[in-house]
Parts: sequence; C-alpha cells; structure tokens
Amino acid sequence: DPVIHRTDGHVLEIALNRPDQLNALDESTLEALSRALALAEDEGVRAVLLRGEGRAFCAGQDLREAAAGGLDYQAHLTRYNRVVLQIRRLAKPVVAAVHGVAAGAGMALALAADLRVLGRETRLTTAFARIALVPDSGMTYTLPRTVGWGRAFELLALSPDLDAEAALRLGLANRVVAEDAVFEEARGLAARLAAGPTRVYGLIKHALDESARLGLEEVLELEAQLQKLAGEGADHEEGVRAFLEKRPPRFQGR
Ligand code: LHQ
Repeated sequence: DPVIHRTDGHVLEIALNRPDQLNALDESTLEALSRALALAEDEGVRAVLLRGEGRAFCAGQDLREAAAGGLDYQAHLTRYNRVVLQIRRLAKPVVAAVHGVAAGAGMALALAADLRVLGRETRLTTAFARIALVPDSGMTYTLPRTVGWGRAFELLALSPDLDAEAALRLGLANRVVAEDAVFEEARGLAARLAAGPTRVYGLIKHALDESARLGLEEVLELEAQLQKLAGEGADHEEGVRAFLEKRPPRFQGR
C-alpha cells in the first residue's frame, strides 16, 4: 500500500509508504492519502500525524510518472488540491513529522499541516523552479504566510536546500530534534493535542485560515462568533472549573 495508517488512542497516524522513491507522490498514492485523510473525520480521531516511511518525508510529485507523459497537470493537481483542502478543512490539528527531506509538493504538504517537527539533518527545498514549474499544492499561499513575502520569492525561485536550522529561523519548523527522534517527538505532540480541546483547535484553525483573507473588522466579528461557540463548549466549562479548582483540565474535545 502506498499509504499506511493506524490509530493510536485518539491519534490517526498516516504514513506515505513508497520508501524507494522517497515517498514521491503518484496518482494512486494521492488517492490513498485522500482516503486515509477522510478517516480523520471520525469522531474518535482528535489529531493527525503525517509522516513518511524510509529515509524521507516526501520528494513531491513522482517525476517518473510526470516523465511518462500523458499527465494533464491541471487535472492531476485536483488530487493535490483535495488533499491540501482535507488537511486545512479538518477541524483537528495535523502534525507533520518531517525527517530526511521534503521537496516540492512534499514540502507543500508539510506546510499545509498545523505543526512541523523536523530532524537536525532534515532538508527542505521548494524544488518546483529547479524543474521549471510553478509552486502548487498551496505553496504560494502557505509559504509567504509562514516566512514572509520578502523571502518567499527567493525560496521559490532559487530553491535553496534549507537545513533544519534555517527552517527553524524562518518559522518553517516548530521543533527541531535529533533525526531519529522526529517520530517520537511528533507522536508526543500529537498525543498532547489529542488530549486538548479539539473543537476549539478546529475553531483556531478556521480563524487563522480565514484571517488570511479578511480585514480587521471582519476578523474581529468572526472572533466574536467563534468565541460564542467556544464559550458554549463543555471543554470551556471544564477548563474554567479546573482553573478554579487548581487542577489540570480533562478535556473531552467538545
Ligand atoms: C524520485 C523523486 C521524485 C520520482 C527522488 N520522483 N523519484 C505537481 C503536479 C504535476 C506535475 C509536477 O509537479 C507537481 C508538484 C511537484 O512536487 S514538482 C517537484 C517534484 N519533486 C522534485 O523535483 C524533487 C526531486 N527529487 C530531488 O530533488 C531529490 O531526490 C531530493 C532532494 C528529494 C533528495 O535527494 P537525495 O537525498 O540525493 O536522493 P536521490 O535524489 O538519490 O533520490 C533517491 C531515489 O528516489 C532515486 O531513485 P534511484 O532509483 O536512483 O535510487 C530518485 O530517483 C528517487 N526520487 N525524488 N520526485
């Protein structure tokens, strides 16, 4: 199977599984990834961990498939776009465990996630312009919002190999740990998030994504609407009660 998955507690762990191709994405891998991401909608799932088998996270589009010809890039991108929207629209946190290398659409997938854990030896590269392609899979949306407009063109046009230190400095990595500790760190983070106020995490995701296209007045209005929803949640009640009782909260995700 080009994508494998398992559930550990409330965490759905999804792994790209084409290690000999550095988890390059072809049609069947993208379809399998989309099916796996659909499982995240299950109410028992409260966080998702995305990772790669073998020595890399993901090398982006399978260039053998691209070279074979007959691939309508625009039509093919609907598969990438669906996956990116599944990650962004999922009302639960998604952690990317990025070890080895993430390139092209593989880096874009990592950027679509909510948090990125990198290894000290991990390299990121936008890759697209190296083969004379424009960025896709949301990279022109996520990259400038992550590293800033002033750096986005350079990373996209010159496609440098970014090491983990640069990734951390640019805000592309949330955590950098020893290369062989990436999965462990990401699993810990995902488990912690899965024990959190899941519904509120979904609202945070929604608010941040919406803020990218709204003006301040609209943002303030949306925040007020979402705060009403959060305020009606059982987890809010529990959070406040736990604070007053000087104990850790036990969130149900509702
Ligand atoms: C690969 C790949 C790969 C196939 C390594 N495909 N085999 C969307 C829609 C439509 C069209 C096109 O594009 C897109 C979006 C995109 O993602 S475009 C960008 C596509 N990705 C790239 O251009 C990255 C290509 N790969 C690389 O630059 C390097 O492989 C990286 C930097 C990822 C890793 O370098 P190394 O660690 O030196 O590994 P390697 O190059 O030796 O690769 C190991 C094997 O994996 C090798 O196969 P082999 O049979 O020789 O062992 C590579 O051919 C294969 N592989 N990436 N994308």
